[in-house]
Amino acid sequence: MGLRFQQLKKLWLLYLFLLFFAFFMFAISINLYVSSIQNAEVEPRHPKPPPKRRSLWPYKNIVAHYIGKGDIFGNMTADDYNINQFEPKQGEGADGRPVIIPPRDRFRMQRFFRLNSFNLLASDRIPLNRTLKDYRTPECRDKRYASGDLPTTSVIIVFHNEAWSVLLRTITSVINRSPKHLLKEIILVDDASDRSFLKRQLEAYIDVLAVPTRLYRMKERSGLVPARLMGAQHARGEVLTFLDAHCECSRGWLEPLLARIKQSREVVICPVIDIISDDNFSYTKTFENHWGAFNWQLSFRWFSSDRKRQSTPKPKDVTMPVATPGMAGGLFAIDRKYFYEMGAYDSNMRIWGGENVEMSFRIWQCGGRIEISPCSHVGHIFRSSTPYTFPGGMSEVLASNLARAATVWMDDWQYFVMLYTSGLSLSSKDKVNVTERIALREKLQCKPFSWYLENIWPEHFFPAPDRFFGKIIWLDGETECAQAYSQHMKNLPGRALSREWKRTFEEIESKSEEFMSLIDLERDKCLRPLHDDVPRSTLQPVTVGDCTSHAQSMDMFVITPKGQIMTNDNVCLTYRPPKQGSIKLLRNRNVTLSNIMLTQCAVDSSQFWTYDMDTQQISHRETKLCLTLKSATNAKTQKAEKVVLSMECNFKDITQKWGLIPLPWRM
Ligand SMILES: *[C@@H]1O[C@H](CO)[C@@H](O)[C@H](O)[C@H]1NC(C)=O
Ligand SMILES: *[C@@H]1O[C@H](CO)[C@@H](O)[C@H](O)[C@H]1NC(C)=O
Ligand SMILES: *[C@@H]1O[C@H](CO)[C@@H](O)[C@H](O)[C@H]1NC(C)=O
Ligand SMILES: *[C@@H]1O[C@H](CO)[C@@H](O)[C@H](O)[C@H]1NC(C)=O
Ligand SMILES: *[C@@H]1O[C@H](CO)[C@@H](O)[C@H](O)[C@H]1NC(C)=O
Ligand SMILES: [Mn+2]
Repeated sequence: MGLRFQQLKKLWLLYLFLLFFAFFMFAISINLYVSSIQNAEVEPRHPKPPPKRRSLWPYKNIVAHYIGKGDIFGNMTADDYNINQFEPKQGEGADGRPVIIPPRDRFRMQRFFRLNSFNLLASDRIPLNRTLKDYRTPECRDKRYASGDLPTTSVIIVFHNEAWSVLLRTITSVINRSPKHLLKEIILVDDASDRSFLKRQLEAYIDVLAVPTRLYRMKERSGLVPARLMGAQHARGEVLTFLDAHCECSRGWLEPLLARIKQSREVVICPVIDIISDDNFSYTKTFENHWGAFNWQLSFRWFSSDRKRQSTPKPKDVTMPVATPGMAGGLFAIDRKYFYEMGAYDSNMRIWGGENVEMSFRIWQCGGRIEISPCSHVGHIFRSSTPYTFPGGMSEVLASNLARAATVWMDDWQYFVMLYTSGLSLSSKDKVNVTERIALREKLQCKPFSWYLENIWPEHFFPAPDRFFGKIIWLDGETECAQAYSQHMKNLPGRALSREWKRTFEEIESKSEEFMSLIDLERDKCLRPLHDDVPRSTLQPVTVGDCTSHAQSMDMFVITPKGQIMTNDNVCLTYRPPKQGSIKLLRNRNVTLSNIMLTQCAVDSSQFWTYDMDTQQISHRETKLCLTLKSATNAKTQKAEKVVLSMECNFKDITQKWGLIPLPWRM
């Protein structure tokens, strides 16, 4: 008996020890896992706030409530991918409100965030028929459409491993918020998903929907373009309406789109894209007057400056669509026959990306229009990173798609894009076969890219034959390039003309190769933003730094004949005396208060500059103040920092001398 007790005691100790050890390992693994999500790669242009670490501690809590199925390292297992945890709670997310996840589920929430790059747990709590507010303006609400007269539409939704609740909420919102007689059918195209709930379970679900819904499946992962083409091929509605699989249509979204196409079948019409938070699924209305275009690397960008509305008897009619040079690509409606007349999509574009660029240029250049209807609101989940696999590599696929678009549609500007986009080079052109698309461009007798820039996107910030493109270097009088540059400028005859940009461009152009060969990347200093990686929408102080390429190409400038100094992403050199608010902001960062900033371009006297070839000064046209380089101390780093500001001009002042070094942009 005693012996058995001894053995039991040993076993008990061993058991306790093992329990403790397991617990210890588990805590470590959680810690590892948490740091791994925090390091997860996130696309830079839309940084997501890091997960709140504090809510995970103390880890006792996690252990008590850990019910995920992942392995000990917190990795996703096959079960995690295939389980459907949709469990709607009455009223959750109603009227577009955010979902708050109870603290005990926070860990599971973070684990499952990775699956789709959005908060799956939040989505799984929201009913498929969640209510939304009416996001339309009173003018739009009052607008009456001759609903009996509108064309019918097929809504085409392509998905790849979309979450159940998100996909079905998209479909439900289409069904519940579209007039039944206008919605001919819903066409789903599965781009080779492998989640098990998207197989039989989905088929069974759509079988009984109130609107005919058909599902087609790609045999292998092909991407957005081939899948949408397959959907379009089976569509029978007069209009094709393409939606992403993670949207929610709000009240009255469809009629304005169809009405515009009824009015003119050559219009490709997009809704206003509202924001569904990837974090808590709140629905946020965006501004109606946004429009879109592309940056130097052909990434889609939103802009908000005023644009003329569709011509109308009432010029200020705020229900009228706004023309947009570019489309985001996910959500739009187009006349079905017109879609094919215009060459549908470039079917050689793979997986994702670039197809919206190609379509934007093609529609405009070949005689169509792209517009955004302020009366149609559709919510879209914006994610900061892509959860999808990219067979062939994300950057390679994107680069190849962009090379196709640029080669076919951009004429001289294709070289610019290839020279200054990472992943592309001049040889990218040889790697694509665009014979068919060039033939299409000829068949449709499309206009040149220069016409597009001048007429459709006059605000553009790309180089052009009458613009300067290159770097702005600080002429410290010492480097070879600086000396050659000042020498050349000083010896020019005709001082009276020395302040005309056109004349400056010509003079610089004549010596461009020499300047470029003399530029010393180590020693010369070029104008650039003071901080890397600040959001482009904020005010950025300006400095000089080495002349090698800046991360966002923001050390290269385009100067217009009117004197605007622009850089990538529609950012312009701006004279801006600090206001009370911004003084505070700058003091916190302890940067010398500067009255020179890089900020969004606007046709405004604060952004017009003059260059004097005689003195090599750049002056603000209105105030006659000169760009000057000054030193300041950064409190944080205690390092001397050079900041550009504008001061009284003094032609002897070496800190006010600037040179323009052109860079090649076309062949
Ligand atoms: C699980 O995660 C750990 C740590 O993040 C990693 O080292 C391991 O390779 C992963 N295992 C699998 C099967 O993915
Ligand atoms: C949503 O659907 C549920 C049944 O699935 C129903 O009880 C509820 O009333 C519906 N809500 C709305 C706002 O239509
Ligand atoms: C929900 O997310 C949005 C956007 O990400 C954010 O602005 C909002 O504050 C969040 N709401 C809550 C309650 O966390
Ligand atoms: C390019 O594609 C066309 C057909 O689309 C084909 O006829 C042609 O031979 C191809 N060219 C090259 C160089 O592969
Ligand atoms: C900023 O730096 C200056 C030194 O250049 C220092 O005197 C000042 O106290 C700093 N201000 C703040 C707010 O840190
Ligand atoms: Mn999308």
